[in-house]
Amino acid sequence: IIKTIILVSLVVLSGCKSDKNKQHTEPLTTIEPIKKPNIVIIYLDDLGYGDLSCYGATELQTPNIDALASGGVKFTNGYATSATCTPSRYALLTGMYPWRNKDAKILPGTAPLLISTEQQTLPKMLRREGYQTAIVGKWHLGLGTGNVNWNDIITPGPNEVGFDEAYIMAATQDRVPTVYIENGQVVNLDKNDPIQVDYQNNFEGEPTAISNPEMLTMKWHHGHNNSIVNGVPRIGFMKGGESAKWSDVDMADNFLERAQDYVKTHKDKPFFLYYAMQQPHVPRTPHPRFVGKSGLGPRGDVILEADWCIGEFMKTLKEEGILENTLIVFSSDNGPVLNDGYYDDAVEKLGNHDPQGGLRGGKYSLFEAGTRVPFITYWKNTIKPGISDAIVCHMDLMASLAKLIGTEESSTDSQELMETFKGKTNKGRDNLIIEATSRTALRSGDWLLIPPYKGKAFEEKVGIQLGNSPDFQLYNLKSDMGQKTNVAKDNPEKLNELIQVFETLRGK
Ligand code: NG6
Ligand code: CA
Repeated sequence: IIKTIILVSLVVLSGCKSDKNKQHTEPLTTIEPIKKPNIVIIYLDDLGYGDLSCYGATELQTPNIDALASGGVKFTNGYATSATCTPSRYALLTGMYPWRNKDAKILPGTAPLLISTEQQTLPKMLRREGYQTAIVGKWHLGLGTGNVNWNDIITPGPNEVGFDEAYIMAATQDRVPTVYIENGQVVNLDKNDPIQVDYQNNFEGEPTAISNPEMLTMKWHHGHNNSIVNGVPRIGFMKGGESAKWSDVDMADNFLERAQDYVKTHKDKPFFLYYAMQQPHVPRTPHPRFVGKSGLGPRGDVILEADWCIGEFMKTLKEEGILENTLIVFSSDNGPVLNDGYYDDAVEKLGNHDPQGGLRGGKYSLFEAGTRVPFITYWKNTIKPGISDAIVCHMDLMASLAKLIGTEESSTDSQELMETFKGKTNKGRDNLIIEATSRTALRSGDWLLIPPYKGKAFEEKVGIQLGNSPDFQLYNLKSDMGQKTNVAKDNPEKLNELIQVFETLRGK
């Protein structure tokens, strides 16, 4: 009898186990939310609203990101706070509007840490709740206090604002120092070949793009004519650190491997991983496996490379048995740009590809393509797949994730929208201030208000309309997604109402 009881209970138990998967095909409302899922933010650099096949691209296919979109919530009104990197990342990690911090602008590689070590941050909040936290990839939020010795421990940095572990590039792929930094130390640095970095002056005798154009394998179009690393001219001057210099074509594989290793070694307790990929920011340096694969030149190739990396990363989550206990947020820090300072065929080979996905403007712009970006939340068997037109912003992740794991985070501009991120409601923000190179505008419902700004309307170098005009601009995004018609003059009441809202929020 005892034997039978044991057998029966074994059968019941194992039945329960395998039922777990089955359960999820039943109505989603019956599933108990898992308390503290792993959280992964996959954040691309300069990926446009129209750069993915799940957001309408027809000239390239991004099956792995598409799988996230079709299995999760695809937001059609998802925003970065800003049309450039540093301020967007600042907002993502602090839950604060970047224009509250006057230094939240595109930073040189030598800039001091932009986030105060006293400040509340997303990784700090998660750590407080028992999460292990890590960043792999692009930082671009400054390091140190103003005069970094790259040969010593570099601090404060990501480790001081909430990340237990940090494997980063300091700024951007086009800025020196072109080395990886792991928990404050330059990786593979030979102490006998110290690194020096300067953004004003070159080091005597060091080749630059101007003095030694014959050394270049990639040509610069504007900016990017200082030190040469791997044949690519960069922004800023660097000397030494030969053994520590990264290999551009291996960067994607390197970050991927780091991200996978982190998952494998931290899967037993909840973790937060900020996987900050470098694609498709310049210089676009696809691994040879991806060269020519898109037909759109290196910019398209690195988007395919990024998509592949994400597929591999997802495989790892699955293989490690944690996919269903991991919330993934996918997005981009700002909108697209084709020519961002190098001759790399992005313009020439564009063909019918529309990186803006029908929106106006691009990176650096107050028009929609500057800040409206692909934005996907995915959590297998918990998030109900769908498309949401709710207005959401990266900045809202802080309060929303706090809510998800049962804590509060109220001291910021972050809005709690967890039910929206789960696809359970379509209710998003009423208002959002967007920012582009220190100028701000208001998204409010279907409307977009841009106050008058001096400065050129069109930046020829990058080929982007910036959104500047001597007049107020008002667009109805519902009827005019491409912001073709300024309806400010026809809607004086709406205009005044939104000016009030804008001034109230901006002055807060
Ligand atoms: C600009 C660079 C651009 C890019 C950008 C930062 C020049 C002429 N242009 O200043 O190439 O690096 O900064 O991009 O130097 S971001 O996505 O990190 O904000
Ligand atoms: Ca960027």
